[in-house]
Amino acid sequence: MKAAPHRMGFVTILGRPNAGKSTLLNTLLQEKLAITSPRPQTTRQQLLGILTHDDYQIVFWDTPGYMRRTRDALDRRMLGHVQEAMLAADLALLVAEPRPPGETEKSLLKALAAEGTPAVLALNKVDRVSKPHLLPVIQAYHEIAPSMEIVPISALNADGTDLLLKLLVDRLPQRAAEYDADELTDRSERFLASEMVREQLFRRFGQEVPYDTAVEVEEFLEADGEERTKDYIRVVIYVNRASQRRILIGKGGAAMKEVATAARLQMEDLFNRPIYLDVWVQVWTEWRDDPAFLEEVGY
Ligand SMILES: Nc1nc2c(ncn2[C@@H]2O[C@H](COP(=O)(O)OP(=O)(O)OP(=O)(O)O)[C@@H](O)[C@H]2O)c(=O)[nH]1
Ligand SMILES: [Mg+2]
Repeated sequence: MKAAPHRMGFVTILGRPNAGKSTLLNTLLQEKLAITSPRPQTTRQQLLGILTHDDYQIVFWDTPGYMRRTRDALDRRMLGHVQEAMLAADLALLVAEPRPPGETEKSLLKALAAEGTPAVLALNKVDRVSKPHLLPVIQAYHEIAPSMEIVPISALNADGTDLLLKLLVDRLPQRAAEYDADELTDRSERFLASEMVREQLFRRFGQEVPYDTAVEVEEFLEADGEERTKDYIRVVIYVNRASQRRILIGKGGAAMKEVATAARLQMEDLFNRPIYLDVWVQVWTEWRDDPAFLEEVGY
């Protein structure tokens, strides 16, 4: 029997904020690579996640939630990341909540059609709705994009995701692998470390606090087997106001200690070695509007 041809391609994961794009990326990769949280606009940049199998290699781009309006330099850059990833893709994986298409989904589908980029729709979070509820949703999408494949999934429970993966592979071009089999992402450990701290901020703090924070790795020193028995990572969290700094640090530093411990455990898990994590909090009001800084932290 002749072996199936090797397929390889770039798949952009698109959708409104909070649809479950990053959760889906992690489920497809079977690796906790992207940060996720119950709050919208957790992801601020493109993140590449590479899935390699004997018969295929898929390079996924996780993207920030699609915004139709932007307020500041950070928003504009986030939207730019979505547009770039859209242009680079062989295929788009649109992730949506199990609701009829809204303006966001409609404008994404329109933009994809204009580019001639084929799309597959993952209707996510179906663990939250009953089957009869799904039918009119599928019907509504079918009306605006008749040839688009629609797969109900739960990214959280890895339900329907094998079928989704198969569908994606079938739609990729016949092409050789471009990345080594052991490559997981294009991002540095430095960047991933800063993201793990940011994830804790999004998960633990309310109101505008997570949105007003940026995280930068100031120093990343590898263990030297002598004095430094663990990697040393020093991280600075920037916040807009002094009151937010107090909230982040907490009584006697308790809140920050919890953030640092949780982030460190994630780093040790992904990097597979012990880490010493040192976290500082500084007030800087204008970081959201400083393009040079945004470039530096990778948003
Ligand atoms: N019930 C349920 N919740 C889900 C599912 N997938 C994701 N979520 C939750 O939805 C929330 C948002 O998930 P993310 O993966 O961060 O969403 P995102 O689309 O990457 O969000 P942004 O990066 O902000 O655009 C998190 O609380 C997830 O746990 C699912 O299949 N079922
Ligand atoms: Mg995300």
